[in-house]
Amino acid sequence: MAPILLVRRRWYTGTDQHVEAALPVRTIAAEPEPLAVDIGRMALVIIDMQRDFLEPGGFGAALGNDISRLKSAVGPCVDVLAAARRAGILIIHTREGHRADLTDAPPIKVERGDPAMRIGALGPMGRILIRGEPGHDIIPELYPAAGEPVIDKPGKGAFYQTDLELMLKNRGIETLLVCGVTTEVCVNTTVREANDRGFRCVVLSDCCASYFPEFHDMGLKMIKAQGGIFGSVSASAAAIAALSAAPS
Ligand code: TIU
Repeated sequence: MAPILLVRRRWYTGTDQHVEAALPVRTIAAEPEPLAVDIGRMALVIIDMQRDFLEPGGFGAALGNDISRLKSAVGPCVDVLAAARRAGILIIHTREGHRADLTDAPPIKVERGDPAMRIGALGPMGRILIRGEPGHDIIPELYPAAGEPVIDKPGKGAFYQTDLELMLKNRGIETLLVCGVTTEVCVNTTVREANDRGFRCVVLSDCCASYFPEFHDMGLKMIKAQGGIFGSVSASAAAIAALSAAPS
């Protein structure tokens, strides 16, 4: 078991004073450089691991994509989710989707692709990307446990028109471990939104996937370039090691 590193942390109270406290910090092997994180202020965010993106007959397939390319992320996500549950950190799941009447779906989004397979059309898993339909739900392997918040988002970014930021701030979260699909679309958009809001993101490379392997690679490179302009990138094993060493 790795030693618990105690550091002196300072934060601004808003009253011209600073408060210091000793916090447990773990180092995650990440790029562009190893990251010291306070496990107690870290949350796991799993983006859009929905049947509509990963299973036949859903939105991903309707867009003409090879859905089998997303399967590689499932096993690593299962392992990280288990480690996060053991460590007792906040776990948040997101789902992309819309109201049944599509009032929250911009026409430019709905009007893409074959009309028979657009958002709202009836597919083998119910209406495509519509809340409450079987295809909209999270895959069984990663199904949320009781008490784990699920954010229903109408956009690519998990912060857009949701209460995610409020939830994270209320829990004092500083760092997000980010998993999910697809790397260059909803994962990247969410990481960029998080970065502008002051949250540090560690994207777990093997827990993300894309229908386009080259976009997965470039999506991760864009995050960690320029000294980590949007965040850090790590393998899931490094995050699991940090979570497993967390004090219970
Ligand atoms: N099509 C695609 O790559 N992604 C999406 O439409 N949504 C998410 O990434 N979740």
